[in-house]
Amino acid sequence: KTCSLLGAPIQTGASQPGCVMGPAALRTAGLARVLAELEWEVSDLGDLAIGPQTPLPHANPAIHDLAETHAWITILARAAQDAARDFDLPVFMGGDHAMAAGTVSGIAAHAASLNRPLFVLWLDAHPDLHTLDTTTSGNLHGTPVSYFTAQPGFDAYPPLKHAVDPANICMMGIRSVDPAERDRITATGIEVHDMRALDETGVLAPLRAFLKRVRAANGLLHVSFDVDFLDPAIAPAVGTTVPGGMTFREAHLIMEELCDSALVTSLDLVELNPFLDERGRTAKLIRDLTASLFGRRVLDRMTRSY
Ligand code: DIR
Ligand code: MN
Ligand code: MN
Ligand code: MN
Repeated sequence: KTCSLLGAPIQTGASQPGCVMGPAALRTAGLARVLAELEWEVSDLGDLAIGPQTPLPHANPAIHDLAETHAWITILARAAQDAARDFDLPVFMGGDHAMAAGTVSGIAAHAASLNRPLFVLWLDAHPDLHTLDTTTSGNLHGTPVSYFTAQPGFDAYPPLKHAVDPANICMMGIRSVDPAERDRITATGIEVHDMRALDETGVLAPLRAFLKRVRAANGLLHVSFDVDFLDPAIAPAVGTTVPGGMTFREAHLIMEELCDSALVTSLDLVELNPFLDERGRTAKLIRDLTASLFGRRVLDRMTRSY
């Protein structure tokens, strides 16, 4: 099986700098080596880059770095579509979550070319359901889900050719939602398993129900993993920590179950801010969670020291 690693050092969608170092930290943690040890054929495609941008103004004065986000979406959509065509499981290393506006729209184009529906598992403390008109922080990492589901209010982003059906999205770990985002969850009917719900059901039942739907539809499955999905106690290296997140075992269990399903066809690893890390512990945790998705078992983990 083949996988690719593609770095997207975008940080202009976040509130503070540091995500630019995310791809480098994941490489330093040995992500490629770990996946190769799991018998994947790994191709590191390097990092994408954008040139200097002319500022793009917007009616919403809170918005910053719109031109940079626009440029990243354009190159990421193309690169993600190509990677999805060329590899069994492309991995996109962020970079902040604005990246997903590009990766998911590119993967959606690939899915359309195969005539298969795209499903998205959104693992995040936040639903990232702002539009350019509703964001009050102006941090565009809060907008990708509204963009790739073709909500109105994105005239300033690249035109979206292939939208994701909100009915094909499942969110888990949600625990920080702005009022406009709450209204959009209601309007779109996106399946949201917030932390209260997961406290009651555990992670496995809703995940299995979603995977069953993906399988029945012969869908592609994109997983978008925001570091703040995890509890800050185990994953401090993210600019928007929210208490009450996923534990170490809950997160690994999700990745192990995704591996067993064999349904995952692309992955985002986003919002890692190595500037906020403690001796690389968050980067290493993201590496190990990715390893679980790629086939590492608990008993394998005990035999080696990583
Ligand atoms: C908040 C935070 N909803 C905003 N969003 C984050 O700025 O729009 N998403 N941190 O990951
Ligand atoms: Mn996010
Ligand atoms: Mn988040
Ligand atoms: Mn597109």
